[in-house]
Amino acid sequence: MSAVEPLRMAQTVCLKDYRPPEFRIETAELYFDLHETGTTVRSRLFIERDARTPPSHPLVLNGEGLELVSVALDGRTLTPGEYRVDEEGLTVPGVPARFALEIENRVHPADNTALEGLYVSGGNFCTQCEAEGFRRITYFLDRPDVMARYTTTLVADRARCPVLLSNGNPAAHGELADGRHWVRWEDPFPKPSYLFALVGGDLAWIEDEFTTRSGRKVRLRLYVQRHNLDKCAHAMECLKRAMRWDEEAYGREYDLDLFMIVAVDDFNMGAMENKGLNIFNSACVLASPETATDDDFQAILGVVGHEYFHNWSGNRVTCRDWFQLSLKEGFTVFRDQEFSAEMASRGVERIRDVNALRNAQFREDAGPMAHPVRPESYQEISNFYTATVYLKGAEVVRMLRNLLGAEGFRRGADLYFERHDGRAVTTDDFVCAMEDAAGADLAQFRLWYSQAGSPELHVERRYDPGAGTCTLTVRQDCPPTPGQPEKAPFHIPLAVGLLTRDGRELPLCLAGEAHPVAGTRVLELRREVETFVFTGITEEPVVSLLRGFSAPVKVHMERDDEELAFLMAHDTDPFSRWDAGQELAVKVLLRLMEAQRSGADLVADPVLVEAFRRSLLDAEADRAFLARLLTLPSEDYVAESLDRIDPAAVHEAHRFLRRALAKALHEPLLETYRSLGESGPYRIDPESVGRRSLRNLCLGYLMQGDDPQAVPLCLDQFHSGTNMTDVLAALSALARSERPEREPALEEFYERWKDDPLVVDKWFAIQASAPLPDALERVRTLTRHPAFNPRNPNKVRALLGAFCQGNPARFHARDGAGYAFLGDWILELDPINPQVAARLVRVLSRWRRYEPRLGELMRAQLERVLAAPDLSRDTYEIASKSLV
Ligand code: 7ML
Ligand code: ZN
Repeated sequence: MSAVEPLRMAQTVCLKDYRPPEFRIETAELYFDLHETGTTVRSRLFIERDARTPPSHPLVLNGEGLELVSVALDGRTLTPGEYRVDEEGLTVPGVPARFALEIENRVHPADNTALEGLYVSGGNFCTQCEAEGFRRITYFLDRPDVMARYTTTLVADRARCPVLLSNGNPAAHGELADGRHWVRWEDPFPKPSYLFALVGGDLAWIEDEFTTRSGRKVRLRLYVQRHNLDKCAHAMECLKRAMRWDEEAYGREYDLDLFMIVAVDDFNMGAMENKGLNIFNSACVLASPETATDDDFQAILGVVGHEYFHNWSGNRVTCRDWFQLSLKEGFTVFRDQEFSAEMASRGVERIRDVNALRNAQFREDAGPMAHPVRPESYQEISNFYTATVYLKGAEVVRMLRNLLGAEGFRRGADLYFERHDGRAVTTDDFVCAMEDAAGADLAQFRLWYSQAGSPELHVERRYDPGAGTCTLTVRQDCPPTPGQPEKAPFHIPLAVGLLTRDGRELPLCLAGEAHPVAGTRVLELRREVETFVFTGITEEPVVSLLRGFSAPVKVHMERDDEELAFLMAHDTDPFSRWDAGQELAVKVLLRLMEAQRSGADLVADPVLVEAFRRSLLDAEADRAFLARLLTLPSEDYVAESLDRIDPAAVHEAHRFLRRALAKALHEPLLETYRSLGESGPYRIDPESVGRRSLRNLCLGYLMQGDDPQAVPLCLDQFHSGTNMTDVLAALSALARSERPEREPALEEFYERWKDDPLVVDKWFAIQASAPLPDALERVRTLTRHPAFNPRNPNKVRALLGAFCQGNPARFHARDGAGYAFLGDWILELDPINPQVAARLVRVLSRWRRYEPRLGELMRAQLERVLAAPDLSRDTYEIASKSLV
């Protein structure tokens, strides 16, 4: 046995082993007597054996960490010899074809720090069941293809838990002796156990109403801790917009009389779509102008939309098994992205989404955790709530729309919902519905679900003035990923346009076609090499590629700085315009790194500086877009184009270029900053958000140059700002500077906001991500701050996540101190909350991408983590796969 081999063999679950359930649960009557230390759960299940299951087969229910009290079959209590209990569940042999099973068990919500199953957060009871949390509440067939109708009765102390919520509609309630009371809920829609939820506590709420397109009235409630009531209005507004949008864009109406959202402070993820009772991380609901940034407001819109849209894409039509996770998640992310795009600026939203995909998913695809959108196997399903399943999954759905057109896609979605309503299905069923409705052949397209890796397109163009043609030759290849050394070519929609030298869009006519089409065209790639000949081209065009990011691929084409600067100024597609600027900046940064290495003088390329100047002075452009255009690619993104990453070198080049831009563009930056000052009351419409983002971008640059004027501006904005967006932008700029004003500002901010945990999270994150030399020491000190709490995932993300993922220069310190610090914390967090620990391990998983010296130090921490006894399955899976 080598040092890295596990003591126990982890079980692997494989897609190819899927079998339909041997038993079904038709109804589940649940009863909870809620106490923090010992909650009693009684469940009466009506179970039927599947016709294909031999009568000799025992019933096997999942259950983890439960205290079993009793089991009764058709009213007769079983003796311990008539069933078996182990760490994985409860086995009852000799059951009839149809029967009622009654189970009583106990759980301990106050001790549940993993935040899966039933737990206590901020003094309130709540649940998280996806993916396999229900088995920590009671024994059940805890798999998504077992769909039951639930009736839930909650009993609790009336003073402690005046509010008792579960899925569906309230059916009855009453009083009991000793100050206890009860409430019964009935959910008429059959659902998998992962959508079960309950909430109990002393919560306050705001209420509203929504009338569906067909005229049904739905009551909307948003439950929070009383002191947060003033931060609910935005989320409620987002909910109503989402409900209207799903009716208009997909013809989907809400289906219960009541829709509830509950905000809790301790939550592993962003939110959860439990039927009729969405539970949210409070960071994804609560917002007021004083405490939340424009980005927070925007994120809340997306998350509220996302969870609401799951009511159809996930709940009414659900997943057959967890390999199909992207069926609901990819589709729902696509839906929430389109919703957000319609509520704000489409181009800017697209840039935001592509940035997220490139930074998270492309990196995942380039490492040891790369997996297809529909994975083939897993050890711990919680580890597969990934950028690939979510973000690449959304791009796969978007490609279907790009290939089938908006109408064909809508017909496909209609057919999908109609055909599979009330069922648990597969990604293949989704593609079949698209195929059937649009009359398309998507056989090759299906490879997007089964092959991992980010395809790369190598494009060559040739202009023939004599023939008046422009020829594009596109070769695709996809790098190997774990278990997939060779890939077949993908079916790829490639949106292109041709521009004249004065920025006009050329009509496009492929050889053999009768009529040109104005503007963007979607070319379909199927073979490894494809050639497209555009005719009637009378001057050498500039090629605009992958417009709107029409497919999740990387594009390579020889282009000089001038051509990229031209596209950055003139492309009519906002994504391609932005992308040209990013490509130009990456080229310049790589050249700076080369100059650093060879000891040459560092100079900021005039082409880039002038392109930035021109954009900054573009009075017509959308300001939110300009802010994106003038933001340099992240250090991590730049690092991706290196064979072996040296984060310090990337950081130095980045810093040099930011400072050079700040100095060269000092005048227009200052002028723009001044001209965009707040006028009138704070508003969060797209226009105002854009203005703030461009103004704060200017402030950020100004603070990087050595201009003494910048500091007073920044301090003034910090002190007089009336909204968190402006205050935080100023604080962040100060925190990244080495000015004496830094410490007092941080202290003042903490004193002002120490009672608001979500704002304190921002305070942690700003300090952890500031790339100052003493960052690690500061973070270490902050882990001992009274406001830090390792049991709260938001706090861990704000401090440890921001340092390890948002501060590459300091986390990757040459002596490995950042890695050792992370190793300590992974080991500390794993017994508390495996999901949180496993997320942090991912940072180390990419060790092979770094300079050998750094990579070895990262690997050493992985080995140290793996050597720990009793490691969770979550952390074990990521750490061990990282070393293969
Ligand atoms: C995605 C979620 C989870 C995990 C939420 C948990 C969810 C599973 C849940 C987009 C927007 C907001 C949250 C999430 C997200 C990782 C990400 N079903 O609804 O997908
Ligand atoms: Zn989701």
